[in-house]
Amino acid sequence: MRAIRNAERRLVGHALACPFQKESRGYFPVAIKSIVTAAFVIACLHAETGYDAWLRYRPIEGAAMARVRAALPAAIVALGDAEPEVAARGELIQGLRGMTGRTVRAEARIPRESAIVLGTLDELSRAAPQWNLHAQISEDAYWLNTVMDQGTRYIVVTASNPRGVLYGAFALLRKIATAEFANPIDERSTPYAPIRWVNQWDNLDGSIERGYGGRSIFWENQHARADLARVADYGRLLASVGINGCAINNVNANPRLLAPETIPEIARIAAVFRPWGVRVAIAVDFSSPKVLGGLGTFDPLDAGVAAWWKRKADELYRAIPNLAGFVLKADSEGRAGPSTYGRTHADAANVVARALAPHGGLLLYRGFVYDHHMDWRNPKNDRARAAYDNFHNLDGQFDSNVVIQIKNGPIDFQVREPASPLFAGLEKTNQAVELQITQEYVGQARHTVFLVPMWKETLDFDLHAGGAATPVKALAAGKTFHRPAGGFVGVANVGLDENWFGNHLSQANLYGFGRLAWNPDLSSRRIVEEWTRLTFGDNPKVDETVESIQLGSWRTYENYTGPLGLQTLTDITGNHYGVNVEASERNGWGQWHRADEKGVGMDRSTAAGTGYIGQYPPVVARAWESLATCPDDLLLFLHHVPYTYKLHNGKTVIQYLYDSHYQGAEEVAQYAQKWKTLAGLVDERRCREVLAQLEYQAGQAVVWRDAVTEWFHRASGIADALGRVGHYPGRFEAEAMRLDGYRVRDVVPAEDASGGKAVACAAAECSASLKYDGAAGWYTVRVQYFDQRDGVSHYRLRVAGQVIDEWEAALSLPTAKLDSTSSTRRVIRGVALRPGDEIRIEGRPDGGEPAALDYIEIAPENE
Ligand code: GCV
Repeated sequence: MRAIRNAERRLVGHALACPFQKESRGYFPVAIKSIVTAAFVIACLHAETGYDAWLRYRPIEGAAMARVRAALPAAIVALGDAEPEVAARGELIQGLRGMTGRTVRAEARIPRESAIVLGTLDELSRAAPQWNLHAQISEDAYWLNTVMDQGTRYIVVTASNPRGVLYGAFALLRKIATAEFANPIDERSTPYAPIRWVNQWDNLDGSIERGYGGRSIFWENQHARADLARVADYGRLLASVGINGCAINNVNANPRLLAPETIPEIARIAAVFRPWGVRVAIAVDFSSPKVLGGLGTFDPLDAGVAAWWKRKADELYRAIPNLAGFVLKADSEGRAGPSTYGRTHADAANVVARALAPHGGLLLYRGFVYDHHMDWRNPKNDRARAAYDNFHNLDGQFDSNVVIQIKNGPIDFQVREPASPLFAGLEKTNQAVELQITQEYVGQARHTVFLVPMWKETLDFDLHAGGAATPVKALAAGKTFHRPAGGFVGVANVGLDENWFGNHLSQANLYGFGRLAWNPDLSSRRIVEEWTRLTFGDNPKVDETVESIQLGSWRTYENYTGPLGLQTLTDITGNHYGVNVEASERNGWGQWHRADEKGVGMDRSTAAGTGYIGQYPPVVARAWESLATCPDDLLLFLHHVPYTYKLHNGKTVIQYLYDSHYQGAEEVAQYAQKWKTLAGLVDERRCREVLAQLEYQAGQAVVWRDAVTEWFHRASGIADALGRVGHYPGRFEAEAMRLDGYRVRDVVPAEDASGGKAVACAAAECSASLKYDGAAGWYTVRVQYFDQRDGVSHYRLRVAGQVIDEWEAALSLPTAKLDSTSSTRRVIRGVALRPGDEIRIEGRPDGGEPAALDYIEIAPENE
């Protein structure tokens, strides 16, 4: 009920907000215009925080408006009173009002005038048997249909269940918003798979593991939030793209989640999601019978343990009858699991699944199981083998309500990985593919990386399981081996930030995940076109610019962070954000790339390597085993080669590494330039925020470029054929400047700072200065400084004594160190310089942050 009240509240807000643009055309009587105008202004500005994401329902333009208004009935009726149908009616009223400026009238039964009619097929056959609407429609599918009855036209949104009706309503609204609405209409759409879930890695204290969009919308101080309005709005976003389940807590689960006092709180969240057809799931801790239940054991084969899980499931289902099920991470990264008792994953999964089965619940058991204490000295050790080695031999031993949730690649959401071989390794077991929407290894919320093209490469990849054409999507959805369950899980991790992710453009990944889970045959272009129109409107220039940035952004990110299958060369034992080429080596985590002075890459061949390639069906294994047929994009994931090895495109590996990093950094610089041309075409706040994000990303791409290329240059001893690496025209190292109060510090790893050094202020205020001795003219000055999370330092740039710019280091980046994560760029354009001018940076430290500097760069104005 709360969710519905919330929707109503939004409806009222929207009624005020959006017709504002039309106000001068006379939607409101003159007398009330002035009263409402002030409220409108506030509402309209507020509406463009990004909170509405792709459900903005702004007025449609021109001919499309005329067409939709002509086709739009004045009435709407929801035949059933199931919550999703009521929500569907509210959404249509709200959406149509926003887009057309007209409020359709809600009727209690089918009127004798043209109307939008919402209802399940059963409800329709009772209310309007004369329409003869019969069809085989599977669960959650919808049918949009125009029916003529004695000259009266009805737009019917129907399905086999109320959730399908809701999905149909959203589809109708999407069609109207993207100018694809046709009248009459006859369209059916069936989801590709039954499981279309998101997982949230939210902790009960309100933090989110790998969340970059603020704190939890569900939890705070060990309890469900008192105000769950955000949960309702999240449910609405999820429903709009067909997502039907959400696990509301971290897979690194707190046993307290199953405590009797937490269960009513889960029930409260479930009730808020219910109108949106989103069923709650919870992540559970495998040791719960012992840790929470007080038993002496959590051995899955112990009868007392089985009884405990059963009692707990019964208790949960009494409070939450539509609970979707559990997610379980066991024997992974320190989590308790069946290995404690020498039992198998099948033993562990089945004991829990049997407790859920009588209630129709599913157990999503994670395939992300590996040893993070592996001996890196042993060349045969390989983390990539782990999922297949752990689960393949158990195929057929899992109960029918167990689903193995398999990450898209064998390691961990790297910028590029091959499809996990486990998808082809389970024929008698349900599976689901796990994709990561939150951008843990792909720039977090600070880099724009549209992941749909990456996901599609995996989903469309043909594993040739059983010798036939078997794309991952078909295996995961259970189509290939006719499994009863299967599908798609996305780790979303939205938070309390106004725009949910901390980056407006990252919203496209949640949208894209939902659309792919519904229909993985949609193209990346199609998805981004829809999203862009819904999110930014239908200005062709805006659409073209946003789409081109989004579509290229994954390859671009890969170019500057880890091409050729190197994986993201980030700080893998730390924040997974900044660059640290060696962080993956010489530790037990197994994300090794084995780069040394002679060559680079993991030898995963069957002939001489770890044998990982042999986990794939023969057609794939043959292609990847041979260097001649191994794709360049995966080369270093699968093979160890010398730096001078020639790729299929004729470049050496080392030159490709140099070139791709320079190319990637240049591409991001172009994104920022392109975005600038949208000023005035995108609402002011989002325009400004996206530009700031892209400009920051452009600076970070240079940090990555320099660190990676310098590292490989040092390791290989091979020069860049184009002479760029290690040569930076116009760059002046801070450590070589005249320093007052600043002290030189070594940066570790050395490649994280230009020249391996930075200067940190050891006084209340410090300065670094140099005499400019170049030609007179207009220049761009770039200041590379360090923005750590433990303070807000202040910087000032003076030229010949005049203050040209001042700023604060206030980004809260995830590090307290001087490193590539804190390394940040300030670009000051239009600076007049003459020979002899003093260029001086003044820094004032704050907290633990020493106003540190790396270098300045002086570039001709148009570079
Ligand atoms: C929730 C990676 C992440 C962890 C995450 C884990 C998982 O290792 O860094 O934060 O834990 O994957 O998927 O379980």
